[in-house]
Order: sequence, then structure tokens, then C-alpha cells
Amino acid sequence: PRTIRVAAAQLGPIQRSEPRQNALTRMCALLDKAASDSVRLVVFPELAFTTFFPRHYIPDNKELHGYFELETPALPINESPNVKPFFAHAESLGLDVYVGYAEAWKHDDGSQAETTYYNSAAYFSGRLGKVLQKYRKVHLPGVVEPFPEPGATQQLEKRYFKNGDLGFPAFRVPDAVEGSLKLSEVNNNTPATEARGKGDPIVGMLICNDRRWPEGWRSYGLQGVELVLCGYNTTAYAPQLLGSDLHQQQPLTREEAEKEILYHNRLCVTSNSYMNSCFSVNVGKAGNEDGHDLISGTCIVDPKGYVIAEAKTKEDELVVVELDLAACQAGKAKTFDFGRHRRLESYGLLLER
Ligand code: CDT
Repeated sequence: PRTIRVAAAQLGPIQRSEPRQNALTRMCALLDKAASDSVRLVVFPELAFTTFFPRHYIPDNKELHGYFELETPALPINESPNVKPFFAHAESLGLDVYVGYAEAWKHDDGSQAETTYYNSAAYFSGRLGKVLQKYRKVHLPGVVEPFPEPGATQQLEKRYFKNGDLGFPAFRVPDAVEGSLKLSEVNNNTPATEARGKGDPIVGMLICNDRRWPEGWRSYGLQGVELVLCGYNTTAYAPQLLGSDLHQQQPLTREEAEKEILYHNRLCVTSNSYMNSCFSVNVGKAGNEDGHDLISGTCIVDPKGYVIAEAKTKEDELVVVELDLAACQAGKAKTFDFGRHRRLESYGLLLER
């Protein structure tokens, strides 16, 4: 069977005042727990190493830049000084990880090179000891200018990051399931997007707000994706940004708003997993961070759109399940056999502004 044991590694809050080391220690503890439960792949949230800093207007550049990890062609994220111990720990346990981070990218190693900032995720292979694929968040939510109201929950991703420029590259993970290529057979020059072994799982990454947009999921679906990984930080109450109460006389209470945000979270990940006949691992940072509530909703979804495992707390929690990737085949061969059933001649509008 093409089975792979995966874990959603939900994180509880990480406060603005907390040093990186605290988060690393907690994340490494989750890795240890996963390893002792024979897990192969551990999925962490968006911007996992720090507080969700885009909720703050941060005029102090030193503080702002402190949330980012430096990356250059010669310095991949797993070597970046702040977070290197986390990747080294995953490698020592032979674990693969998906992890979100704030990327400060210098396209060359010269000190004069310009820096570009992205909201990114890396798929790191603990067996190969390297990043197999990087993803940069395409759908940045929020605004450029901060809301003036004191105490407002900000969402300044459009201010702090550039939109991702890597598209939606699906990739194959070697040596992950039966029938997969063995590590010794992996040719380092083979692009990750190309088939390696017949059985290698096909994986795609999304980040938070991306999960609300079917275009990303379908791009992966068209590449035969079997497993979509998505970390997020979703605020539990932000009436000016999220929710359906624009024309309602009576604004939603905090409780109602959180319930609706959780409902939409689940609606997006279950429907898109079903419509692309893939599993998905969806992982939040949860709880009260810097005085602002984040939803949990961490869940693992099967290709029929059913939630098969979910978090019970708003704290650090590992949700473990074994996936049989063969379960993706029925949907891909029947209802969502794209080659037979898609009607491209009717989709022109999708590529217009
Ligand atoms: N981090 C992120 O993308 N959050 C968005 C909410 C933005 S509006 C408050 C999300 O889609 O969950």
C-alpha cells in the first residue's frame, strides 16, 4: 500500500515578546513526539517560528526585520542561522517537515543585493537533508495601510510581503511510500516537479489565505496532487477583514464570528480536497497571541472531503493519521478525471481580469 503517516503539528500562541528559541524548543518537542509515533511527515503552521507579526503595525524596521529569516542561493532556509537547529533536529530524526516562515530573500550573495520579502513555506526532507521545494504565498490578504482605530486587529501582509512568484509547483517526495524511489536512486539533478519514482507521492503547498482560492488547489489538482499541505494563522475575530456581516444590522458576536470563521475554514479545505481528489493537512497556530484570538480548526481531510482527524485544543498538539494515497485514485478516475470532463472552451473568463 502507498501509505504515509503524517502529523499536523498545531502550535499554541507565540507571543511577540518571546525569543525564537522558545518556539524552536516547542517545535522540536513536537518533532520528538512525531518520531516516537512513527510519523514520516510533520506539518507546521504559517509563520511558525514567531508571533503572527502582520497583525501589528511595526514602524521599527529593526523589530520588523527580526521576524524574517535570511535566505540566499548559498544559504537555504535550513541553514539560516536562527532556525538551523530545528531543521537539524528533523534531519536527525529522519522526519520531513512543511514549515512556514518569513523569507528575506537576497537573489545573490553579494552584500549589495536587494532583499525581497515573502510569506513562504519549505518542504524539507529529513532523509535527504535538504529543501525539496519552496512555496511563496500567492494570495496575500489584508491591506497596505494600517487601520487607524486604536486596538484594531491589523492585517498588513500586503505591506510586509510581495506576492509569491513561484506559482503552484507540485513536487514528488522520494523514499516516502512503498513503490517510491530509494534514496540511492534519486538523481539530484532531477527537478522535483518531474516524476522520479512511479510511486512517489505528489505534494503541493499552500499558505493560509490561499486555501480560500480554488485556483491554487486546481493548479495542484492538474498536476495530479495527492497531498496538499497548508499552514495558517486565522484570526477568530476581525469584522473589518473576515466574515459575512457587511450588511447585517446586528454585527456578529465574537462567538458567532469564530464559529463562522471555523465553518469557512472547514468548507474550503474539505470541498477543495474533494474536488481535486487529494488528502490535505491543514494546520493552524491557535489561541490568544498578543491579545488576539486565533482559531484552531486544524484538520486532516481525505479525498472524499471528510475530516478524518482534528485537533481538540488551542495549544501545541500533534494530530497523527496514516494516509493511504491509493484512496485518491477513485475520484481522479471518475468524477474528477480532468482529461475527460473539464471544458476548457468554457473557462476563458478565468484568465481575464
Ligand atoms: N494569514 C492569513 O492569510 N489569514 C487570512 C485571514 C485574513 S483576513 C483577517 C486567512 O485567510 O485566514
